[in-house]
Amino acid sequence: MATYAIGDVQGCWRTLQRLVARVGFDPAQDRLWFAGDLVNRGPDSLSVLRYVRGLGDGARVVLGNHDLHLLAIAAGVRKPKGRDTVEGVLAAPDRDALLEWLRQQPLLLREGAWVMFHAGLPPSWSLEQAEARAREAEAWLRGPRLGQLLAAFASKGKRRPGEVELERVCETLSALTLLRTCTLAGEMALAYAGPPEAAPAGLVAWHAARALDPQLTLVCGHWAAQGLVQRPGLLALDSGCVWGNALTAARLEDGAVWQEPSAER
Ligand SMILES: [Mn+2]
Repeated sequence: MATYAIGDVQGCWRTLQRLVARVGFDPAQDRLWFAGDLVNRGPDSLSVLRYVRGLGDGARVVLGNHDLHLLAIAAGVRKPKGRDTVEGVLAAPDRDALLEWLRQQPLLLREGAWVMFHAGLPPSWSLEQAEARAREAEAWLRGPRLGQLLAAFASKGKRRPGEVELERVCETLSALTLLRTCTLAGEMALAYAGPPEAAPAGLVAWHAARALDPQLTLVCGHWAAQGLVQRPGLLALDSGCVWGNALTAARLEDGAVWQEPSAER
């Protein structure tokens, strides 16, 4: 049995099919882990969702910002933006089953020597705190206030203060689905998306500000401009497939890596 962790697919269905064939994925005994952002910007989010859901226990998924964006559009609290490509999912006959499955997925997954989330972990959060925050946020995503939460999350600084738990859950979503850089004091800085080596003075990658445990590998995606990073304690998998680069898979058991060039256009 092998576990293949795959970076941000974002609707790149043709490339995903090629990648799983190339690694020799056997659904009868292997598993796929997806680091979030299954959907959006790429051409066929619908086929990606149907495939991953169809794998059942053979796939583990964490939610990314684009997955939350799709749920927000479906909930009627956000409008599709210019480059969004989620209409195929929203018009599908099985949309309700797919969206219900998606909202049940975790934000953070810990198993054995691996912890997976989409974006980052603030340096001041212990792993136990991050897990507790993820469980709290997941309960909101699965509950009756999904729309209210995603509207508040989308409104960023324009939130009305006063609801302490809602504020905390929005902060959890920011960290786990959006974070790339922190200030030297460890505060989340969400605006910068370029390559880490070109970050403005005073900003560093979240994982550079955090003490990494080489016995526990943090598996993430979200930062295409950073690309593949594989070092003790960290496996960052977003290699920008949707931007025309490559989709990456890493076998967790031995660290073997495959990169499939984008086959989308
Ligand atoms: Mn992302």
